[in-house]
Amino acid sequence: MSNKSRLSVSVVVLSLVCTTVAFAEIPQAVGFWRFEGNAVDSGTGGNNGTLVGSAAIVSDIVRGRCLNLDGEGYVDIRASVTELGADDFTIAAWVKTTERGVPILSKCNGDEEWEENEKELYIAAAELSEYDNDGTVEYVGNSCDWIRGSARANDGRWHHIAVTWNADEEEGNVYLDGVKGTDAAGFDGGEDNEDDVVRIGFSAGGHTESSFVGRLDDVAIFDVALSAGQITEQMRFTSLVARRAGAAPAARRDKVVTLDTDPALLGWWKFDEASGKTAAGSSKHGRKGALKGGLSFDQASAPGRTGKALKFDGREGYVEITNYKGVAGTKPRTVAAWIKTADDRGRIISWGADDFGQMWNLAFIRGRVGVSPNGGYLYMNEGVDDDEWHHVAAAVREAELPNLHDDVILYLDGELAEIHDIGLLDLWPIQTGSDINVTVGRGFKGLIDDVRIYGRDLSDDEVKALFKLQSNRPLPKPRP
Ligand SMILES: [Ca+2]
Ligand SMILES: [Ca+2]
Ligand SMILES: [Ca+2]
Repeated sequence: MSNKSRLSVSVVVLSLVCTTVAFAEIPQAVGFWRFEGNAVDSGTGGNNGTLVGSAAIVSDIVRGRCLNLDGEGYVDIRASVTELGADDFTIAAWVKTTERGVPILSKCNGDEEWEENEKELYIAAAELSEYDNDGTVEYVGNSCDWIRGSARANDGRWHHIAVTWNADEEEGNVYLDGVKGTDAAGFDGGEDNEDDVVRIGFSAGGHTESSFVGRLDDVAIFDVALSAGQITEQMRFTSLVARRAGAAPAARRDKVVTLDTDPALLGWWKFDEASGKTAAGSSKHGRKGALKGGLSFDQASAPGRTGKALKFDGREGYVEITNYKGVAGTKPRTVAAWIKTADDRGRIISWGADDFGQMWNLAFIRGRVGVSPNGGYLYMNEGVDDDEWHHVAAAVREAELPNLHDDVILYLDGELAEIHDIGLLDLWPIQTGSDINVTVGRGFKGLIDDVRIYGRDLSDDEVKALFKLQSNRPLPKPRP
């Protein structure tokens, strides 16, 4: 018996040592709502949420897009997601509020009555609690007792909050901005009621008085109790710099060396050839381009931004990528190219199907560079027809049904492009078809170089690295 307990103690000690020494890899969230234009679940559960009442996705100067709640709305997840009492779990979120007695997340049957084993994660108000804690983060289940944090989180600034529960060890913790600050944990792990569902910002009627008032972002649920190191990593990856890095930044950071070797680089054409009518594909997929309409490198090769470039005539000449239909449907993507032109018309990169919403064009629209799904458009303010090299890029973020207004970003010379004051007409969602091969330079007069298609939305820093010709360098790690 004493041998056995010694053994288990040493296992615990060993695992603690490993956690501290090894890189704190974050397990995948079972629910992960990033609020990038909608309430899609980027976790493994696929439980997309619904905005209810006055709940809205808004732009926030610190967080980008996030959830805004005014006490009369919430996000309905309509699913159990995972056990939030009898088994291990972690709930993490970015929270901004000046309120007290407001819920961050609840699991209940949806009425206002606070029933046995219903759960609430919330900002405490002393008069609604059995303790004097105020403005702190607490997790409670009816008849299950508390896990209570020690530091105030309602100062009107963004904070990363997390609550963890390890059922076997009966250990619960609250973290604020990655720092463990658990005031008390008497939580006893009462099992969730069978039909109870998760809602974000919804009051289960326990220790809160209304729906949440303030902003929430990157709400994540894990079916494990994250370690302190993992909480710090999770905070890092969901902080501003990592915000747009996609759904699995941890995995990506480990594997991807540079933007040139990124597995999401689906097509890359350098146009460095000096002769012939074939443009080599430099991504791992190959994907050669065929020069059409009388175009050949023999006449049209020119000094480029990197190596050589291809000179398009603005008439018949273009490049068609053989048997490659580009990124289809609603999938995220980034297209990028260097261009040099004294003209202000033509297409830079296109593919899709000849129907509304089903083309994907990076092109001149009313004399400015922008994107159009065929029906609607988004174009930048600044003209680029000054016969100088400019780097242009457009990204579509992950979204259930991406639209130009919420989910598309334009870049000019490595910076977010200012959008023309009449440059947005949002008629059709982006649902790119797969009929037409990718083409480059149709109707474009001037030089095009280093055309890239990524199957993900690059971060601002990554687009900047393309502009700075640093695509062969390791990416800077996101800072907390
Ligand atoms: Ca967000
Ligand atoms: Ca209830
Ligand atoms: Ca080149």
